[in-house]
Order: sequence, then C-alpha cells, then structure tokens
Amino acid sequence: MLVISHFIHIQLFVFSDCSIDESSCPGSLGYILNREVCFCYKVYTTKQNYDSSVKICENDNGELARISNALRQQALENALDGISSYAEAYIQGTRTAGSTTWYYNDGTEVTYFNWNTPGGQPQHRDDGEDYLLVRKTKGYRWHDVYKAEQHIVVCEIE
Ligand SMILES: [Ca+2]
Repeated sequence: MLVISHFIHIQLFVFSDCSIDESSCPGSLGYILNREVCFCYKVYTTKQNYDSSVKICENDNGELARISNALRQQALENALDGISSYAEAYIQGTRTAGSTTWYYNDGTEVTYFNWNTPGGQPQHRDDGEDYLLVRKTKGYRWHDVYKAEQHIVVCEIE
C-alpha cells in the first residue's frame, strides 16, 4: 500500500507540473506533446552535424533536446525507440577544451548526465570532443563527441 500511494503521488506531481496542452505544440510543424515531461518534441531523421542540428531547432523557435533529468532522458529514449537501430542524436551541452564542466546553450551548467561510463565516456579529449551525443546502441547513454558528425535531430519546444 505504501508503494502504491508513493506511485500516485509521483504521477500527480508530474502531471500537475505541466501547464501546456496539445495546442501549445506547433502541430503544423509536427511537434508532439510529451505530457510527462511537459514539452513538445520532434525528431528530424535527416542527419545533420551539430551546428545544423542547432539551427534546425532554432528555425522552429525551439531548441536542441535538453536532457536535464531522468524523466527527460526517458522521453528522449521513447522518441528514438521508433527510429532506426542506429539512432544517435546530439543533445544540448558543450564545454571548452581543458574543462570538464558542461553548459546548456543558455549558459546554465549541466548537472544531470547519463555517461556511457562502461564505454569509457566521457573522454574529454581536447581536440574538439566538446559536444554531447546519445547512442541508441549503447543504451542511450551519453558520449562526448566532435561537432562534425552527422546525426538525426531531436528538437524541443517548452
Ligand atoms: Ca568520447
């Protein structure tokens, strides 16, 4: 019984925190509402490098997926589940060479990570490995990578 009430509490917290509805998502652009994490997202399957990925999302008045907690990580995984088995996508977060601190595009420090630590990530190579990628084949865990790689794009609009 304790477990059940705890579950209900979490569900209520999640849903009551969302003030947007379907009409807030620009359906004309193909954005879908994920109510659990309260954001609209869209997957572009044409592969792009990092800079182009950021621009595509900005063109929609959105931003590259910002994975700030485990719920959003799960939402991203759900979004990529239906894509090819090699689905990989850049997510928000960059750093400068020599630093191990990562920042979202608005300058806020990244505090939630889902590194592929069994795969030796992050490597923090100081030759441009300053961008974040999720790899479906690695359980959607995070990798620090270079900006010139071509990947599918996940945008979000809050
Ligand atoms: Ca790496």
